[in-house]
Amino acid sequence: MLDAHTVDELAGRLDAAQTAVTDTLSLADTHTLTIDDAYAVQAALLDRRTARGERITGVKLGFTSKAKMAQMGVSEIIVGRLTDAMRVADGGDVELSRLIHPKVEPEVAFRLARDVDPAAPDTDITTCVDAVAPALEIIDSRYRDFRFTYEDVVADNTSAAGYAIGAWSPLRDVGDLTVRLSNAEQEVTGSTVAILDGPLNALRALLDMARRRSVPLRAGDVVLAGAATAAMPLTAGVTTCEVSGLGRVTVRSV
Ligand code: 0L1
Ligand code: MG
Repeated sequence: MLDAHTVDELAGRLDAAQTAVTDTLSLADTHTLTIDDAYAVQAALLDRRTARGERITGVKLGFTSKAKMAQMGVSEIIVGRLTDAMRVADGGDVELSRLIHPKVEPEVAFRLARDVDPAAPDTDITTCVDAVAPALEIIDSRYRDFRFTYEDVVADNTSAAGYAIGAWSPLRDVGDLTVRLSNAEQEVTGSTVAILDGPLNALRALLDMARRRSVPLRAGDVVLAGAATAAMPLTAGVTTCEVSGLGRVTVRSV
């Protein structure tokens, strides 16, 4: 287990990488981190951001597709935190100069209508959700050449860098909807079923993570359920995520 000083030092390294837009080496090159250490570094990183005035706006799940789990050699999802500084309006601009090597993922977002009590044994998290929307997540690993371990990516707040949410609709089954992620040069398609066999399962998995990792889930929080396709590089111009029957959301990278 890392001591508190080392946890803070590693959080400072990741924070500096993000704010200076400069990559950093894998923490595993110099330190042996357990998964508990990694979440402690993530918490210290978020403490730095909130101390600067950022507000937590929700949570994001990562590694929710079997393909990505297999790629990373893991069987557990990861959870990171979203802040208001990461939010991009639908159709809004993203400044590429503020990011290291960004990628974008097509996702589904949920909105919590009330606080969730993860400790209550009979909590049904789906009853705490009032709305669903198409979403784009911008990920920007702070690690050089994307060389990171599972613990590294958790410490790095799961590569979270930005998100945009389309129009909210009342919650409904979004278990197998076609998803299209496109920009001027390329297009990838997938299905929401890739998100843990349906994004509602991602919510249930989040509840379990919230129990084990003491993640608060509050009314108004956004939950990004995970990617429906592989990530695409975020390049200049318009990027769109369209989820059939749910709508679309765009960002413009400048
Ligand atoms: O959102 C996610 O699925 C987490 C991505 C973390 C790994 C990466 O940066 O590719
Ligand atoms: Mg994601």
